[in-house]
Amino acid sequence: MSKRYRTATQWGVYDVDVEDERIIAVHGIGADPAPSAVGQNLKDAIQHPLRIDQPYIRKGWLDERDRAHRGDDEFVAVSWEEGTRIAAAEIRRVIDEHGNSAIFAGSYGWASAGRFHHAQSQLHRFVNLLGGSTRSINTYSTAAAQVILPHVVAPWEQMELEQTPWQEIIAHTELFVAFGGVALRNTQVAYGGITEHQATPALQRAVESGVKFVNVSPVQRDMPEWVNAHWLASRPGTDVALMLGIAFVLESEGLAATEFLISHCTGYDEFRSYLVGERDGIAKSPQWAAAICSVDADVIRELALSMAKHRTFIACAWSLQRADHGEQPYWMTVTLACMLGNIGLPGGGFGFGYGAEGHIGSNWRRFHWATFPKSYNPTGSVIPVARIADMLLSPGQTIPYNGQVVRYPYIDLIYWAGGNPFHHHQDLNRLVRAWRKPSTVIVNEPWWTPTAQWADIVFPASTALEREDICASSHDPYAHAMQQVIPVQGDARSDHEIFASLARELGIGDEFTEGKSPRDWLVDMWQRSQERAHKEGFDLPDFDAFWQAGSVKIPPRENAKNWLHDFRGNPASHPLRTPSGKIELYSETIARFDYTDCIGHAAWYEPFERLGQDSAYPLHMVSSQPEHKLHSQLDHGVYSQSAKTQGKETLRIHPDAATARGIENGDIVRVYNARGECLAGALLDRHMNVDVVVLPTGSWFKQSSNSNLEINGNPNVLTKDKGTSSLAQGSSAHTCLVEVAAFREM
Ligand SMILES: Nc1nc2c(c(=O)[nH]1)N[C@H]1C(S)=C(S)[C@@H](COP(=O)(O)OP(=O)(O)OC[C@H]3O[C@@H](n4cnc5c(=O)[nH]c(N)nc54)[C@H](O)[C@@H]3O)O[C@H]1N2
Ligand SMILES: Nc1nc2c(c(=O)[nH]1)N[C@H]1C(S)=C(S)[C@@H](COP(=O)(O)OP(=O)(O)OC[C@H]3O[C@@H](n4cnc5c(=O)[nH]c(N)nc54)[C@H](O)[C@@H]3O)O[C@H]1N2
Ligand SMILES: [Mo]
Repeated sequence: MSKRYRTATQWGVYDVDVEDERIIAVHGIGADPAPSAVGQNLKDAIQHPLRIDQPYIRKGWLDERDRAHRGDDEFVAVSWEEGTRIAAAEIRRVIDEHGNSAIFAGSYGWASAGRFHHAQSQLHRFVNLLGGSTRSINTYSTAAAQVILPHVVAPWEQMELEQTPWQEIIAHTELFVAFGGVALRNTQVAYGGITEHQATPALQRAVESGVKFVNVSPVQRDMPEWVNAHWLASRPGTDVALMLGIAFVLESEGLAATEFLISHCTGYDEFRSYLVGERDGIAKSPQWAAAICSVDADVIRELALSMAKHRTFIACAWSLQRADHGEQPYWMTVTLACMLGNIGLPGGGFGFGYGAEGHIGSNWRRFHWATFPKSYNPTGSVIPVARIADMLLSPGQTIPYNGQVVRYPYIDLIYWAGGNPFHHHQDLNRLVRAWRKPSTVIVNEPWWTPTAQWADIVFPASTALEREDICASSHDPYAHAMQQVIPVQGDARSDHEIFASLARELGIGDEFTEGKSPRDWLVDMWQRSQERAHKEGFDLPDFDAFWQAGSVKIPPRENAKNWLHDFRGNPASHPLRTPSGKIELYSETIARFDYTDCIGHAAWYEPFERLGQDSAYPLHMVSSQPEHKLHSQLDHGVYSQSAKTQGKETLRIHPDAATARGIENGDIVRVYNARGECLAGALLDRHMNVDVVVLPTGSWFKQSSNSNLEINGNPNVLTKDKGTSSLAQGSSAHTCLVEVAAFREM
């Protein structure tokens, strides 16, 4: 007889059938109109031989504190008592010898859904109570956006949660111009969880109601076929040039919304003078743009005229800012929308990430559920998240960041819980060198991921299905009781228990737990959410009633309206949170930073590499998010593996590019550049640019035994580890040229 339990993940809520303590089936819940198939990975990947069964310590580290063989060594099984004692002593040693900032506990990553057992929160509370650590700011997802947008228009959180909902686009937009498309596969996911997957039906309704779509992307399938979008097969990394070409037409043909630019914006004149080439002698005309982005000048002009004529919404994917000078496509999107002048009108304006995460474009009520208290980090030591390898390699060095100077601290110990840097970071061969610098690396992980294999002390973490938690995030109108679905596997412990034991060993046990059990914490968090709800004018049931019911839904959003509607109506009485209160097409603040790679207005900068320039690597690699999983998570699951080619990540390549290289469908290929090389399995796909290949992220980094050749197909051995610019220092993962060859020997 099977029993059914409810769980929640970053890609949806599921009912899980269990028989004899094993997961046998996974079902989407009734409230979800389109449950994600990614959940099928839970069936076989949770209870799997790749689980870490007990604590381990790397042999070379244990014997002689070796660092050089980190990632390439044996592990010795130890008891929890011994592992905890050794780890605690090492943490104490580092703090005593080097101070708290020598611990890096940034620990970026998505981990699992659940408010209490959130791995980073648990780690951060633990180290904060010990005196703190070096941490990271911003995300790999949207670092450039998070830093540029507050200068220009609004804080990122506000953009993400309050921007124009699909309903309004469906009702009022005539033309939807999507840079980077609307990649529905990505909307399966939302950070912290998602209950109702509504992006696909919303896009369908928009098509039915007659909205016309333009897909500006190297990949035609970034917009589903049924949208019948007009596809502009632009070169990756050149969207700003294309947008400038459009802006030039608006300006030179008298179509720019002059009144709006004066009443609601600052600095159009500065931008305009750049646009028409008053200072550099280069008019950013459609002809100029065409030479860079490879979209015909006529097509650019027609698009500009059409955008001026129709109620147009400009959407930009997050991927565009995860690239060299990634701040610029976002500033330029806002600039272009201002020139069209329909910001704040129904269905007009701009937005970001409609194909990024499932909650974007929803008009659900935003409610800030109570979280696990993390205390604060007394060191104040922080780095931009994607600068980790720089920091490890160059302690003491300084870098510019958003008008400040960041000095890299010396790091002697890394503690990671809930992320996979050997998945997410760029130029992994460089990370390998950097990662071997500190004395010690401690990792909590459920599986033997690359990051676990690259640790010295490994603590086996339980998964979300092995503990109780609450799933509730600020973008979702539901809270779910996450039940314990299966017994804890092997000798694993929850991150909370791991840190509680370390805290006891280090003499801060009571501060860490406050004498509460995990269940007590859930009740405490729930009660704090109840208080917040009450203040907002609605009631949540008591904890017991909630737990009994399994899920609760909060009341809908009140008087939802276009998020810049009031600002449009009266900018003086509804100013933005920018220095001038207006949209800053020219930012005095940024101009004063005096950066050559991010001046005072949106501009085109040559990226460090791109198509159309002379290069030994004639193909651009798009490393998009994987359809069959979340990042590297559960990659060993049958559903994720079903998308592989001969067990390797599948590389999409245009048939003409394949033929020119003697590559056939299903072949193993070598993808390479000066930074690294990996294997992948070729899938011929006509619906993309001939000089672009797509290799999704998420394969587990694995070097062949005698060389740097990565054998599972991890694109991050090829990407460059460079900040977007002095402003945001975000990841430049999407700027990457490669060559592909048939691979015949093994
Ligand atoms: N080339 C390229 N690289 C990219 C990107 C790209 O577009 N191109 N995208 C970037 C982006 S946007 C992101 S967000 C990052 C994502 O990078 P990450 O967030 O680091 O990737 P995940 O695979 O989600 O890593 C989460 C880890 O947490 C572990 N885990 C799950 N549950 C628990 C738990 O309860 N406790 C503990 N201790 N661990 C747990 C999982 O097994 C997994 O190893 O990648 C970035 N990297
Ligand atoms: N299934 C699934 N969904 C996910 C995730 C996952 O791992 N799996 N990860 C989640 C996370 S953490 C994030 S941050 C979001 C990321 O959301 P995004 O950053 O939007 O996702 P990507 O897949 O990197 O890119 C979207 C599309 O942009 C196009 N593109 C790439 N470069 C360019 C360019 O220079 N110009 C133009 N015009 N187009 C370009 C690519 O063809 C790609 O398909 O996705 C989330 N959703
Ligand atoms: Mo992300």
